Amino acid sequence: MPAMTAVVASGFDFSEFLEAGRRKVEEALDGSLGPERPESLREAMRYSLLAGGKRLRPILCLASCELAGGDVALALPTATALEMIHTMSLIHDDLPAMDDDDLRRGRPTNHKVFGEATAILAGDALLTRAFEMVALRSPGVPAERLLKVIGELSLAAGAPGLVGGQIVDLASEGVEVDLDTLEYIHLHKTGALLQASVLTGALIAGADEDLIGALRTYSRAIGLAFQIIDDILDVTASSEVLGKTAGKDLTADKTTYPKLLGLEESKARAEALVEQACEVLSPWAEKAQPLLALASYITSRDR
Ligand code: GRG
Repeated sequence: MPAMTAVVASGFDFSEFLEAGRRKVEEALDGSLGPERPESLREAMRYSLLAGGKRLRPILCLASCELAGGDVALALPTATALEMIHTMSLIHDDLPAMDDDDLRRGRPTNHKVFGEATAILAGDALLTRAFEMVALRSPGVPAERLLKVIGELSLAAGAPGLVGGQIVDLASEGVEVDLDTLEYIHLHKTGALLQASVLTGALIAGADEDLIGALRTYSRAIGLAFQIIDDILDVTASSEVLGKTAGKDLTADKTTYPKLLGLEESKARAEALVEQACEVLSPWAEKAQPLLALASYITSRDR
């Protein structure tokens, strides 16, 4: 478990909220796999999906559903789908053709254990299972809401999101990158799925346009802040704490926020983004406590 600061505001206990969310998500993830054949594929999928991780994306989805007045239980299949897409992206990102890493979530990367072919296919199976979770395993959610969720997930995972960000990121290794390009990479590679996490929870609850608009702004800001902090942690934290190889951006000669702006200015930017995210949710005051605390957690996290 990461070190975390208990944020207690108006009787809201953030540590307890986070722990309860993680328990719920872990249980749902555990029950979401099976019956994959052959056994090696199932093992590879379970290995990465159940390897821990902060579970931030599913927790954001559940919190957003609750803020919009929805039944959190109905959002659980989508929450697991988000973690599946995220895990797939980590497996593929670690492959030799991409970031070529051998440590993830504190253990050897998927391809180191199961081989490249199985790792690629385990990622593919998780990505497609994610859509199955929403389309076929979300009882009780009206079909038109599920269709919107599927739309958001497609945009986030594909060329307009993760894939687009990743390809620009790879092309930027070893070359000078300006702040606009760096922001493009961060918003797509990392921000798109965080944004989808927040929006899908609200869509399942049937949120109105005002709230969806506010959540769009909130999630764009926290998505960018999240990756800025990721860049900072890459240079300030150890591999042991991060559970992945620290200092990777330097080795791969990547442009990062600390490289362009320095550590202090990068931190200040992330904090300003979190402030902006919280500001936009102020009309929802008390009900938004979990999302406000999650925004602050993004800049205070140590891994
Ligand atoms: C094949 C459709 C398809 C997409 C894959 C490989 C790829 C395209 C994109 C890479 C996206 C990527 C790995 C972005 C980094 C995002 C990031 C900051 C990950 C770390 O997230 P945390 O800190 O990790 O939430 P945990 O382990 O806590 O879940």
